[in-house]
Amino acid sequence: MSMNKWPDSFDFQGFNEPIGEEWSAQNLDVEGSIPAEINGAFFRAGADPAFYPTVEKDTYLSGDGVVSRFLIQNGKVDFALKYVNTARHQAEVAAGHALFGAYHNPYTDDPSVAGVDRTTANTTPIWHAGRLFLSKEDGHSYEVNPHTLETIGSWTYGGKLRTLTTSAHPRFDPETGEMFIHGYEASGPASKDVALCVIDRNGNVVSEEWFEAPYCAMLHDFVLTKNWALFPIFPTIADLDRMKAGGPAWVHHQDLPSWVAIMPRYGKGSEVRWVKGPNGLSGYHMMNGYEEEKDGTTLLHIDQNVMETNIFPFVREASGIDASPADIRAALVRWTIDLNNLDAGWVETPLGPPGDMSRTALKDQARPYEIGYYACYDPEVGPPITHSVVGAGFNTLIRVNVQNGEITALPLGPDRSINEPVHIPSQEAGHEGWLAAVVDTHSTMTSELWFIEAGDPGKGAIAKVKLGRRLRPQIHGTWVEKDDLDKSIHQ
Ligand code: V55
Ligand code: FE
Repeated sequence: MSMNKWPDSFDFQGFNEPIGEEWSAQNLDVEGSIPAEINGAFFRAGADPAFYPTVEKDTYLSGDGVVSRFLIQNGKVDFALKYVNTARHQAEVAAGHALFGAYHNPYTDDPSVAGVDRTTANTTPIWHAGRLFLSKEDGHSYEVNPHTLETIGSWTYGGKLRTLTTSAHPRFDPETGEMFIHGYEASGPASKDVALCVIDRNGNVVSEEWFEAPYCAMLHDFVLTKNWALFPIFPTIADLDRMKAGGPAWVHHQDLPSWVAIMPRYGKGSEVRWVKGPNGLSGYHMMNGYEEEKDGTTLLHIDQNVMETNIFPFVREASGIDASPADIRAALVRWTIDLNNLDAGWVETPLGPPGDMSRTALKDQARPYEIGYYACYDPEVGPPITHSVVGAGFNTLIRVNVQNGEITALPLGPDRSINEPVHIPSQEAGHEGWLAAVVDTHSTMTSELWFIEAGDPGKGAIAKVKLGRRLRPQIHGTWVEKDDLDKSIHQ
């Protein structure tokens, strides 16, 4: 049975209130001017439930996938937003109400949809080999036409993948054009199997290798280096019996260790080696990874946001963990692993204040780099305001130089929250490019798209695109240059 209203939690309030409308607008108002070099599409993934949920404790993460696009051409901006027309969305539209149950738990679904693909494809727009995909870690991605935003269908590489899932966080090698994408629960709910798939620059599956994790972790992201794929594994764990009993899929275990799985990026699952770390940690998003030859050994660096417990209130509640977001210690850190001394664990070095949604320029991925960008909540900028998946909005944009520790901040004031930025490269030598991010103003309940100099975010927006209405907060986004859009498979 569906509820007759939205659940009484932050997931459905304020900026997070569901919108449920497909819409578009042409030639939006622009304050300031968008640099002539910026031509392309900013694709965004979001969650927006079309129907009241069937469970009281529904979360933001369960919302139907929506794909949106800011199309930027010669200083002019168009916007469009559509549902990802997943099998799940189609089934619920046909029924006129929700049929799928609790987050990540198929055993709570209406029997009429047993076996129906339950992914909402709400997490990341992925651009690779001329195609656009909307992804979520609990299934396969959906292909979407980048020009019309019409959903084409579930994408399984022509049935060539064994894994039942591919994540929302692929990593790209900017030199080879390859995409590395992992899948956890590769053989079904709560399974410990993890797959790493290598997709060549033309979109063909080159390999798929499996390994077994110590437990079924919510393995959201990983990093790539020149030779390695590194998977930080945190003890937020699914349990099949608990799921079958209708309980929460995910429980965070403060008393279990974290791990890093180290796999040669073109190697076999059987070659995975393990490094063990402290108990109870949590992390979702990695900024970047790279390797360094030093003093006759190889160092592996993983730069990421790490927290002392799970960041999602619904996970902490299911785990009996009592902590308010403001008290949870977290930071942007570097984990360094000595490849010739894995027993020593890793060394943690702080890089910046706590935050999330970290990005780099694509050209810097999987190699030594200097600059990263991310969103942060700074209590000095303002009290927490209801926004996005963890409940409290980010009020500051950060640029960090991970080599010299320099940090530049763009504080947005107490009335604004920022969504994940994308990096837009410049062709001009020595120019760091731009960041684009949707910035939400709470007093007016309106969203704007801001363009910011990547090299100097403290200067503020150089252009603001006015939507005149609210967007539900984004999950992840991706930038696609006009040249690449023009070469897309679908026109
Ligand atoms: C995340 C987001 C998800 C999800 C699992 O940011 C983890 C973390 C939007 O969906 O299903
Ligand atoms: Fe994510």
